Amino acid sequence: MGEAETVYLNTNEHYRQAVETQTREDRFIEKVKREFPAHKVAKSFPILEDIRGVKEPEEIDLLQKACDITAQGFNRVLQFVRPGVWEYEIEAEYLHEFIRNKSKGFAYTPIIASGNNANVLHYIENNKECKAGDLILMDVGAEYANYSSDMTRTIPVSGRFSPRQKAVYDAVNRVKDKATALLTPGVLWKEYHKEVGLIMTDELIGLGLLDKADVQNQSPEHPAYKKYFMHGTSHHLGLNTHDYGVLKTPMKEGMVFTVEPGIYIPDEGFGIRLEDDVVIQQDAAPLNLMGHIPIISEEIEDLMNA
Ligand SMILES: [Mn+2]
Repeated sequence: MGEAETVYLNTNEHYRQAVETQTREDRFIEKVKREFPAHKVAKSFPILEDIRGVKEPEEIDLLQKACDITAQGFNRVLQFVRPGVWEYEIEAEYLHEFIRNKSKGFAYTPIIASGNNANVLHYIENNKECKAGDLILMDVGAEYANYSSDMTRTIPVSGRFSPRQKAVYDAVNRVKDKATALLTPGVLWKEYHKEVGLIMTDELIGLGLLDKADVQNQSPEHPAYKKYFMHGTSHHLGLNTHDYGVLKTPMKEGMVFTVEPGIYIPDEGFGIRLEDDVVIQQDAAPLNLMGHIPIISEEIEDLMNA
């Protein structure tokens, strides 16, 4: 300390942080300030956030492995689901497949939401029976080597989508593909979300959920599409499922984001979200770490009926 001018202190500035108690780190900060009152202090956070938001190739490999394990869980579940299974039984199938592939388990509390449960955004009870004709929204991801994967798939309990379910499903998938293509170096987070909002608005009009008047009368703060798609499209992914990473400066090569649009229709008894994890690349389309996980509606049906 005798040779140092400035002490960089770790403060928890994660945009989702919700720690209410004094942490060990907080006590350390107080101790440093008390014992070295003449030193300059600075925040380590902006430096760490910047470094952590951009993944090294070794980190991408570990994220890919986590996604591969999640894929294995999903393939298992496609064979398992049928009318009469319970949501927690599906959860158990994932966990079995994760652990036998050297994951420590779920990267975050899984959501297995059948029918209208999908319209409860953070439904984690996972305690209902899956009924014929319903959809099941599954937001699950395996951890691997402390890295998170974060996947959402929505599948029909009976193995076939109804025409209406399929129309909404395909619309969500198109929004996901178009949103993914926008993730390139130089893009601003806020502009990206605005653009995805426009894409979603078009799809909602196509589905008859919004009409032109809804869109003409919308306020910029509360666009009409938010009635059916009320959460963000993407977040950083890494050591945390909602990882640290800058959101206000242009996107950079090596950043890893989820892409997770959804359409939630309580009146029709279902909600659909689809989510993949992608890496921003220089001079190339984003790399989808979940590109090998089935997502096309017909493919899902074929696999469930194989
Ligand atoms: Mn996510």
